[in-house]
Amino acid sequence: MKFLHLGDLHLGKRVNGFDFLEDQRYILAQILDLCGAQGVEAVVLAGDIYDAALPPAGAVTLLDWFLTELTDRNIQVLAVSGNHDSPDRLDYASALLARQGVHIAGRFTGKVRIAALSGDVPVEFCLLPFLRPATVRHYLPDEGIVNQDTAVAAALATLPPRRDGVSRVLVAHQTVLGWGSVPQCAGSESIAAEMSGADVNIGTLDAVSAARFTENGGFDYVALGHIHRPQTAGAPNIRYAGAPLCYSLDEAGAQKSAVLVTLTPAGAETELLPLQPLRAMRHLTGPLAELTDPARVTDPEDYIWATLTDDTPQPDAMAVLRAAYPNAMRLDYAPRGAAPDWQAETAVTVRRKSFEELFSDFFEQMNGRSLTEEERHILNEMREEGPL
Ligand SMILES: [Mn+2]
Repeated sequence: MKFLHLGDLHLGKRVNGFDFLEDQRYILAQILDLCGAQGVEAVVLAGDIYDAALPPAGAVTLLDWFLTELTDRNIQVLAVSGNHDSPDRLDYASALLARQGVHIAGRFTGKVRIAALSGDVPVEFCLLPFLRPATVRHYLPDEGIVNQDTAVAAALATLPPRRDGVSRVLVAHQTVLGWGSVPQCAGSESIAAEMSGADVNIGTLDAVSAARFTENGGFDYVALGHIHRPQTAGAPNIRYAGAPLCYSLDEAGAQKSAVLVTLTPAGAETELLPLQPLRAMRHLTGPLAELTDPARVTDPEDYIWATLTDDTPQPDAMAVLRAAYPNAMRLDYAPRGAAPDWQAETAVTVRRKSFEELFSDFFEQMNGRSLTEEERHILNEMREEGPL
């Protein structure tokens, strides 16, 4: 029995002001091709299906198309909500959709939903929506729930005992710490900032211990969402699929993938299937003239982060860059030969200068001449009139 594990589609997401719907449709079409080529029976969507609780219409239309294409191919869908999804809205028509083989768990309602698939290897998919302790405590008030770890443990304890000869897969969307391993964020997660601290463990972070997935008979495979970089969480069969696209410039150049899971009576085997985006996200470093030299520009539609090594700010640099790369997203400077703490030094210099000095420096850089006495006079007048 083969299925594809995906997470964090974030349909409707905008990245640095750019609408990603076309990129998302492209990658979903590629995933449909992979499903056909690999002969998968099911697709798992491990939460953050949408980027927002109220997704734009284009995102809803895109999911509608994807689910329809999957069911047309007789592929079952197993989906849970993530922290970005509205649990109630995701549950819309879920009972009707389940009859078509699209199993969605948006809300937690006191027990874990199970979707049983029969095939060469019978399997129970246990669908755990993104859990907050208060939600679980509402249904299971006597379980001593104080954090995400105890909330997930209490929810999983509602599962019936495992049946012989039936595989079990968990689909969940949580921060999971696996026996000393801490998830490596990609930068686009809502928890990326709190995960960057040095002291990350179950006590300081509201996370779930991977040991919870071994209790009560355990699972053959745990399909996780929430962290956008593909990785395991303490064991080879507990895995984050990662987002199918780079959603942050910090991920520039990262290889994205879908997880192909093969279930046998002996357990789960995984293989990462690489995904190729419509437009890659790339970080380029060099002088502006070199980066935008027509002879050197390749794949101009890519999303570009340019770090300019020019010694001085270049006039209209973003406009020049966008003439070569229309989807350039960010531009910053790192002059060649500058001290590593160039930016810190600049900050200190800037802080020491008066307003008039700063403005005349800027004026000179933009216009190639210094302020006249009259202009200086006007500047000071304007400054006295009110806050600039
Ligand atoms: Mn996410």
